[in-house]
Parts: sequence; structure tokens; C-alpha cells
Amino acid sequence: MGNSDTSKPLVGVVMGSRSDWDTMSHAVSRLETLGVAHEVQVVSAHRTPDLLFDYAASARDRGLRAIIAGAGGAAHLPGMLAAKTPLPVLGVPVKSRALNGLDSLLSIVQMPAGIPVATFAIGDAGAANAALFAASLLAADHPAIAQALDAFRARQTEDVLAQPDPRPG
Ligand code: RP5
Repeated sequence: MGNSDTSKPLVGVVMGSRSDWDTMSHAVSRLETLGVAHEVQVVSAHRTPDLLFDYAASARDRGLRAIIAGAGGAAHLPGMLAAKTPLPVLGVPVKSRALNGLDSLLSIVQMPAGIPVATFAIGDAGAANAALFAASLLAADHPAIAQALDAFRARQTEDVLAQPDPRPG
């Protein structure tokens, strides 16, 4: 399991395939920027179903507080994780080649009542926002994360205000 931080991971970032990494790296880089301890792993609902069950069933006891799950196509991963863990599951629809991620979005967002999955935008923006949302969930109990999140938002605002004229040159 790939830990990118020496402290105990609070957020698990999982994805259905190595091919999802380009998208999910946007979640991981935001977590890194905000100093959120996390782990990263490929867990496939279709190819490694037993691993999926073990990962979800042990997640809370291992100290995770949220799981960001990215998948494309018939994207069962976030919903199946949510079925096996009480932790918040943040679903990221990966942009599929055949249907541009609309299939992924609908697969993740249309959970029947009873097992929620928070669903984000298709692709890179969704992955980035899932990480920011996970940081928001953790902020109340982790002052350093709250501070990093505030600083990130302030920087983002300053960036816009510093250059309000959109014309090049
Ligand atoms: C899903 O199938 C994965 O999340 C990925 O987005 C998609 C395609 O996977 P590969 O065939 O590229 O491994 O399970």
C-alpha cells in the first residue's frame, strides 16, 4: 500500500485501474499541498473484488476518515466501498473513452437511498474537489488542515484579484 506520508493516513485514495492515475493524481497532489496524510492504491471492483471488501471493511479501524474513490465506465467501486464501510465515500467519475465519463458519472451518482456516495465532477476537477472536500471534512478536528485549507482559498482568491483583466498581454 503506497503511503506518501509517514504519519497515519486519514484519507484513502483508491482507483479502479492504474489507467485512472492521471485523473486521480489531481486528488493526491491537493492532499499533499494541504498536508493531509493519505494512502494511494489500485482497488478494482471487477478484478480484485476480495481486496475491495477487505479494504472497505478494515478502513475505519485502520484510522481512515474518508475514502476518495475514482472509477470509470461501469463504475461500481465507490458504491461497493460505501456498502462495506460507514466512512464517507467521495466518488470521482473518471472520463471514459467511449462515453466521455457520462457513464462513470451516472454509475456513481445514482445510488439508491440508504447508501450514499458523494459524487464529484467528471475528471480532473472532480478529483481535485474530492480532495478539498475531504480536507473540509477533516478540518474541524485537525487545525493544521483547517489552516492549510484557509490559506489555499485565500491564495486562489488573490490570484484572481491580482489579474482581473482576462486579455493576454
Ligand atoms: C474501470 O475501468 C477503471 O476505473 C477504469 O476507469 C476503467 C478502464 O480500466 P482499464 O481497462 O484501463 O484498466 O474499472
